[in-house]
Amino acid sequence: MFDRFRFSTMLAGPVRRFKRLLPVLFFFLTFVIFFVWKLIQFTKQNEVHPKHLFRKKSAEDFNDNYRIKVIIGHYVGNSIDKVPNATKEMINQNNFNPIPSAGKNGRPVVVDSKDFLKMRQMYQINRFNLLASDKIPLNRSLPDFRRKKCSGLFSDYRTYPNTSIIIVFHNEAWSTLFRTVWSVINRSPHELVEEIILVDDASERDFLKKPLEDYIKALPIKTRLLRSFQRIGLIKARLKGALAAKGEVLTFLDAHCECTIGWLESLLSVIKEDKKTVVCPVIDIINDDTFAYVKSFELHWGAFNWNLQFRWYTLGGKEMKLRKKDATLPFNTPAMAGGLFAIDKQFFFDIGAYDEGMNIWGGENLEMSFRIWQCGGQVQIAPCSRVGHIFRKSSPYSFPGGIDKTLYSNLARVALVWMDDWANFYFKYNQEASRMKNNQNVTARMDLRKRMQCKSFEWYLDNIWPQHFFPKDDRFFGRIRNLAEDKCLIKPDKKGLSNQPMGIAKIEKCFGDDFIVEMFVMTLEGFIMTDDSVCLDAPEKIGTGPQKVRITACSGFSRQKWEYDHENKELRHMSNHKCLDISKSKEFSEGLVITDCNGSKSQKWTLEEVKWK
Ligand SMILES: *[C@@H]1O[C@H](CO)[C@@H](O)[C@H](O)[C@H]1NC(C)=O
Ligand SMILES: *[C@@H]1O[C@H](CO)[C@@H](O)[C@H](O)[C@H]1NC(C)=O
Ligand SMILES: *[C@@H]1O[C@H](CO)[C@@H](O)[C@H](O)[C@H]1NC(C)=O
Ligand SMILES: *[C@@H]1O[C@H](CO)[C@@H](O)[C@H](O)[C@H]1NC(C)=O
Ligand SMILES: *[C@@H]1O[C@H](CO)[C@@H](O)[C@H](O)[C@H]1NC(C)=O
Ligand SMILES: [Mn+2]
Repeated sequence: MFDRFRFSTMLAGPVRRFKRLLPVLFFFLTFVIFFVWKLIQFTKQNEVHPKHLFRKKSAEDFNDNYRIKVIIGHYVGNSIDKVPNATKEMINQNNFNPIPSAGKNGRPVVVDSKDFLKMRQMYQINRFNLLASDKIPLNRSLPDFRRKKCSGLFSDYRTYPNTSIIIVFHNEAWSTLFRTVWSVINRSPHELVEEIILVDDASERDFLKKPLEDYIKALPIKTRLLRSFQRIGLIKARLKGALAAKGEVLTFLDAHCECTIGWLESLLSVIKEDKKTVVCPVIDIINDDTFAYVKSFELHWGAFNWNLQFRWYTLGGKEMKLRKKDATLPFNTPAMAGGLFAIDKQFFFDIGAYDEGMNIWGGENLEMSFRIWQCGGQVQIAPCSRVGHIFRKSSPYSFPGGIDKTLYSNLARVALVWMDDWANFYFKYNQEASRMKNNQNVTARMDLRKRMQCKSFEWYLDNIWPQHFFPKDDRFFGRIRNLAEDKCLIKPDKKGLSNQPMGIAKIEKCFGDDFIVEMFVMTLEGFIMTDDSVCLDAPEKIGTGPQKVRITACSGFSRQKWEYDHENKELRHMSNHKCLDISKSKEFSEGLVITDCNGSKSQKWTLEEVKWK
């Protein structure tokens, strides 16, 4: 009451009212000024190059040599062919020329418009914005993206095993290579680092010769250089590093990474607990155009699709539950990305190091993942360890022997040695790998598998990756045919944000058995899934009229569960008992729907088994 009275007297005289409003106005203005100032700061931080020079930013997905899928707009790499080639001088000279504040705290770097031509020329050398990288100091600061709890967890780090950090490089830029090294020096407890080992895989740049040898002598952590004068590839170069290492643990890093605070303690604590665990950091993204440090997804684990391409998928049920309890706990992953991980040195050699029949790069991460899991170890991701990595749209490396031949030979070896019946499945749908399989001598690796009494691939699928979408004897695999139209369910060719195919579910003319787009798996739980972890999905809320059916990322939720009625040949959505049907309405003319079951022929489907072994 009293307040209301005051309010009315205040309204009585305009002067008094103004006086009373003054503090409010003052606060309001201060707030506006502060806000505008913050806004200016924010836009400055996020400044990008003038739009007109580049392709419009779009959600473009691309595949790096990590086989991780990242979504970032990009604007430099696209029109490379219109730019003069980088000169010999540009390639051979170390143009590192840091500006103290550039890229501070992981912020993006802005390149002056007068340097754009040079920037695009230099981009070709390493397939990232070298000009921007060369402006950033080697010891730039980075944000701490860890959960708060992480920073208190590893105070007993002095009791952890120590490590050799192995970095393989081939024609790496000075600035990225030594930002990797300095990020290790600045953000690792020195007690835990026995040494840094740089393995040069036949680099040709002048600045990676004598100048590099001189430079590493003065580093605060003992740094050794091993050189291969012939191109041996990542796999053999890592082995070379591992054989020379003196630390108790081997920690492998790519040559264009930046480690953040706490990254190493978190990895080594896992190995202290269990020497048979191989542990990876969460891999954040260093933007290849701006060198901004960008936080990446945490609720993902590594696995692979029917083509044995490494992929990040949403974390599986049990691991997800564990994370809800404590998000700082390391979690199991079916596979590792391969570039960044730590492993006990003795265990590394005991369990078969690397397959020396593999060349250069590719598939070695799956080989190692299968081997570790099947032969009694574990592969985990430690969420308190975060390391940034530059993901590129294309590889700057030459592949002696050809990229396809190398990659598919390696993958053929993975399948032959570790995948049992699923090797046949892989070869059936992958002609390139199939052509390579007869030239492989895998005797030594098969002997290793026998000697170690490693478990089967079926065990791996059942226990380590129960959410997998591969065929198995306990589930249907084959074609799903609509009887009214005599057409088959197909996988959409459109890709979603995480590069998984997605879109409305459709039927098309049926092909032969070797057409993978019309192959589906139906599990006992009722998931109708296909390659790249995508599932037939319909809304659970029961509306009137037909509801659209989509093919989208598998979620494990009941909206993706179906049951097949063999008698009536109906595919029913489990939670609302509606039938999969083809739509006749205009609105849904393209796709499938669920609607009330009424026995019409358009609701009749056959599940036609296809042999996959
Ligand atoms: C640039 O390099 C490519 C391959 O390295 C070569 O094919 C092309 O002719 C070069 N272009 C110019 C203008 O030198
Ligand atoms: C970073 O390195 C530069 C020279 O390389 C040095 O002057 C500077 O003090 C360093 N800054 C920090 C925070 O270590
Ligand atoms: C690392 O551990 C090894 C073996 O325990 C030991 O010989 C070496 O001195 C340790 N290195 C450091 C830097 O503590
Ligand atoms: C395959 O490799 C094993 C051992 O690595 C060797 O003993 C054997 O002779 C090789 N077989 C062929 C056909 O080259
Ligand atoms: C089943 O319902 C659909 C529409 O929901 C209708 O077009 C069709 O004629 C009905 N079929 C039968 C056999 O009643
Ligand atoms: Mn890399």
